[in-house]
Amino acid sequence: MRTQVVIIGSGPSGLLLGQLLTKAGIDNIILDRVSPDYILGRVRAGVLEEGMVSLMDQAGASKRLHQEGLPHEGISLAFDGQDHRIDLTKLTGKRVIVYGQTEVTQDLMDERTKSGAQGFYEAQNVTPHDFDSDQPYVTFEKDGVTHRIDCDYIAGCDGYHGVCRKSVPEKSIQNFEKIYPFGWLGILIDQPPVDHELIYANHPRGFALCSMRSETRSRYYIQCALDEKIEDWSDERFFDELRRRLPAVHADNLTTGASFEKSIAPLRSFVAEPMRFGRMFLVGDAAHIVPPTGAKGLNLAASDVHYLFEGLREFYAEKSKAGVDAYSARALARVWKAERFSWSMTTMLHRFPEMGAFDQKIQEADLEYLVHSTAASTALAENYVGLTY
Ligand code: RFL
Ligand code: PHB
Repeated sequence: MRTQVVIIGSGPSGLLLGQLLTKAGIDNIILDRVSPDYILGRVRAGVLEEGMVSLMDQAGASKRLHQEGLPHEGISLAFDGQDHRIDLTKLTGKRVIVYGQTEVTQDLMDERTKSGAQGFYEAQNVTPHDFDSDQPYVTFEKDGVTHRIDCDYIAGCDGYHGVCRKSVPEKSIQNFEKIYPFGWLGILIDQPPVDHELIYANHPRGFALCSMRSETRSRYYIQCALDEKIEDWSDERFFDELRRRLPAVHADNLTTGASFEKSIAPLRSFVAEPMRFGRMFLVGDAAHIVPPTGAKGLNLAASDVHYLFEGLREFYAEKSKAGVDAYSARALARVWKAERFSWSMTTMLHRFPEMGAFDQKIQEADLEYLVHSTAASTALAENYVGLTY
């Protein structure tokens, strides 16, 4: 087989890139090691920046997002028993859209099916080859048959555990990593959210987040130790703990219900540099991970896709390699700012096991300053709604 771009990974990065390329008349094939149902079963992000929404428009996959997505003009920071609203729209003129990653992925998959573009799911041993030459290719196995796809470029959209980053010789890549000493225990319930906006709560017992997927579906998280076991967390225990960490006004309003998803996610910051190796690019979680506190992971994958798509479009339309050559530097400049923001939100809102009385006082001062200074609130809001591409 031959195509112009092989995309490894059918998560939001791979599907979005595939859709933009197809719309621009650039031939591409997507490979994923799991099935579409498995991908759609992963409950992840929920907050989209305007930049991501524009890319979904460009990909022709935003109809349902505009119908069902919930525009949010503010978030709440809760601490010391009080709610402090950050008015995102007043401070920045922008808003975010609450719309689940599952829905984004479904919409992109539907558009891809309609477009007739090629893809292989449950592909085993997907391997990128010769990306440091002008004739890269990818091999994979499907139903016991080995296939080879020759191409111009390989897009590594295969997430943190993918094969692309691991195929790069160690001497050519530098990894930066920070592991946090806690995780998030998250649940989904079919009950209305406790508030119409997201609540990020700092509490002596640990962080809590009240989010949502729709007006009838709520997503709640609490900070937990890394060695916690899901089996030890009944819904009742989860809600008791969540209530304790929220200001009374919300705790009293919380509608509980049977959870249909419950999982623990560890928190990490990670960046691999550079994001281009000859004719292979790393995109999204394959190149970087942020802790979810800033709601940036999916949005950062989207800005990578934007820079890469522009580079590839320029290459095919104008025979210029300038955009492709600039991809890594452009993407990383935005990645590091989102890494900084996600780290700072995580540091400001969580209890760290090693925190002493001094650190705690600094955290309180940080929060007090943030909510009472327009300059500081604006800086948070500007990052939360997403820095311009
Ligand atoms: P994905 O979604 O991991 O998709 C990668 C795909 O590659 C496939 N793959 C392979 N295919 C072939 N061969 C191999 N060897 C392969 N290895 C892997 C996988 O099967 C998969 O289908 O990466 P992508 O597309 O870069 O997307 C990144 C986002 O998924 C991620 O950044 C976000 O979910 C992060 N995130 C959030 N981001 C936001 O912008 N806003 C949020 O509110 C937000 N909340 C979250 C989050 C992530 C969370 N978890 C669980 C990590 C909340 C949570 C709890
Ligand atoms: C979510 O709804 O899953 C969510 C929202 C905001 C975050 C992280 C996760 O910061």
